[in-house]
Amino acid sequence: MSQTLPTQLSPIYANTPLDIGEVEGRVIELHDPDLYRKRATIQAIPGGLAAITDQHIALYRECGFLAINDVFTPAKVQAGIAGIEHLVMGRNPSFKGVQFEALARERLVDMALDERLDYVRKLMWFVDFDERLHALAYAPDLIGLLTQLLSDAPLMFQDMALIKPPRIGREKPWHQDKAYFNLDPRESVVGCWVALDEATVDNGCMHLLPEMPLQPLAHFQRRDWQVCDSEILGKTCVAAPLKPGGVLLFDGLLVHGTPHNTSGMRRRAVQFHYRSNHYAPLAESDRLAFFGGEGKGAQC
Ligand SMILES: O=C(O)CCC(=O)C(=O)O
Ligand SMILES: [Fe+2]
Repeated sequence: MSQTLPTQLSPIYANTPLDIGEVEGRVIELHDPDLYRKRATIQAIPGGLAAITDQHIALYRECGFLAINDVFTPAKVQAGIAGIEHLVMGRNPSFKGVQFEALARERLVDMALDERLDYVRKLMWFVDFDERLHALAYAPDLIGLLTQLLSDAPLMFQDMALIKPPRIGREKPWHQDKAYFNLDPRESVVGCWVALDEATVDNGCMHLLPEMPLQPLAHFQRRDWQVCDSEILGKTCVAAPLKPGGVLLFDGLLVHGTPHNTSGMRRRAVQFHYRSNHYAPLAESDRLAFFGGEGKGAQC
C-alpha cells in the first residue's frame, strides 16, 4: 500500500485553511499551517533528570513547561515501543484500548497485524496491561521531579500512547488538558509526554503557547475540543522537538497542540497525567462552566 501523499494534497495543504483533503483516497481534515508556523524551536535540556536544578524548576513555574532529553535510556524506549506493539497487535486479548485513525477503520479487517501499526491513533489505559509501559510512568526519578513540581505526591490519573502514523497522523488542535478533565482547576496537574520516536516539527512534535495565560480558557467543539483558531493565529509558539527518551513536562493549563504529521516518519509518544489530591472531582457541568466557550457566549 502506498504511503505517499497524493500530489493533489500538497496544494490544498499549503494554501487552504481548514480544508478537507484526501490521503490514499480517504477524506481527511486538514488544518491551517499558519496555526503552527510562527514558532521558536527550542533545544531540550540535555542530561536527563539529573541535570534539573532549582533554576529549571523556577522556569517551569514561570513558563509552564520543561523539555528534557535523555530521561529514558534507549533500552527503556525500545521496551516501551515493544509494549505498545504487543498491545496493538492484540497479543493481550483482555486489552481493548486501541483507537485507529478514522480513515483506516473500515479496512482493518483486511490488514495484517503489523500493517495496523501504521494506522493507530492512540492507546489508553494500558499501564496495568504492560509492565514495560508501567515502568515509564512510575520511574522513581520522574516521580521525584513530579513531586517537586506538584508540591505533593503525584497521583497518575490518565495514561495514553499517542501515535501519528507517517503522512496520515492528524493534528491535535490547540487546547488545555484541564479542559478535558473533570477536576477542580485549582488542582495542580502536570502532563508528562515521553517521545519514543524522535519528535520533530515535521512529524508533529509538541508546540506550546507560553504567552497564553495559565488560566481556564474557552474551548469549542471544532476539529476537536479546542481553543478557537483565531486566538492562536498571529501568536508565536514554541516547538519542542525531542530525542527518543526525551520528556516534556507541562502544566495542565498550558495551551499546546501538535500539527499534522507531514513526514514519512512515525511519531510515537506516551503521555501520563499526574495530579495533586487536594480537591473533590468536578461535575461535567462545572467543567463546562470553566472551559465551555459556547456556554459563556464566547464567539469562535
Ligand atoms: O501527542 C499529541 O499529538 C498531543 C496530545 C495531546 O496534547 C493530548 O492528548 O492532550
Ligand atoms: Fe494535550
